[in-house]
Amino acid sequence: MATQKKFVPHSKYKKYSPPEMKKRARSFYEHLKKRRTVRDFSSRDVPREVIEDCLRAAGTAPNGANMQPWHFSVVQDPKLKKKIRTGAEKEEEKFYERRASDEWLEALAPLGTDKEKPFLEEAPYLITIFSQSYGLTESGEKVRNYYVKESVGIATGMLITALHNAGLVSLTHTPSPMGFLNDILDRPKNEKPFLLLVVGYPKEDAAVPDITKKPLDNIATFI
Ligand code: IYR
Repeated sequence: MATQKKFVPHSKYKKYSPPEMKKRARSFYEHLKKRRTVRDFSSRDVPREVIEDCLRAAGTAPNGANMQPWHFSVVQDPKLKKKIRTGAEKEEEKFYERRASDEWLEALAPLGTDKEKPFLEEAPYLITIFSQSYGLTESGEKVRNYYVKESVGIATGMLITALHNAGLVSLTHTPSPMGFLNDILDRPKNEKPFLLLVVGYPKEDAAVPDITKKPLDNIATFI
C-alpha cells in the first residue's frame, strides 16, 4: 500500500530583501569563483568532522523521489590509498597510451594531466561517490531508484561546494573504468563508482592551469 503524504510548514525558509539578495548572490559567486581543481596536494591532515559536515551537506541534495541513491566511501588508510592508486594508474596508463583519441588528448593538454596519480597517496582523504542503480531493502529486495545520475551529480556538486566553503580543495578524478573501486572498497554490485574526489589542502607551491570560465552571455540566454 502507498504511504500517505505528510506535509509540514517550510518554517526554515528565509526571505531576503532584494538588496540583500543581490549582495548574497554576488558574494557567493565571488567565493565560488575562487574554487580551482588542484592536483598538488599536501599530506596535512583535515579534521574528520569537517569532512563529515561536508558529506551531510551533500546528503541534502535534491534527488529522484528522495531515494538518495548515493554512498560516499571515505578513505584515509594509506594501504587502501596505495591500492586505489595502483588500480587507477593501471587504467590511466591504458587511457593515455591507447584508449584516448588524439582529439581527447589535445583537449587535456592545457591541464597537464598524465598517467601518474601521486595525489591518490598524498592527499589526506579520498572520497569515492557511488551511485546506487537500485536500492536494497533489509531483506534484500530490490527497490527502484530514479534519475540516479542527475541525483548523484547534484550531490557531488554540493559536496565540492561544501569542501570549498570549508577551505579545502578537491580534484574530480575519473579513472575509467572505475570498477576496481568496488573490489577495493568492498561495495555491493548495485553500486557503481560515479567519481573519485581527492580532498585536502593544496601543496604550498601548488599551481593550477591558466584557464578561464565562459562569460555569462556565453552560457545563458534570457528570452
Ligand atoms: N581520467 C583521466 C583523464 C582526464 C579526463 C578528463 I575529461 C579530464 O578533465 C581530466 C583528466 C585522468 O584523470 O587523468
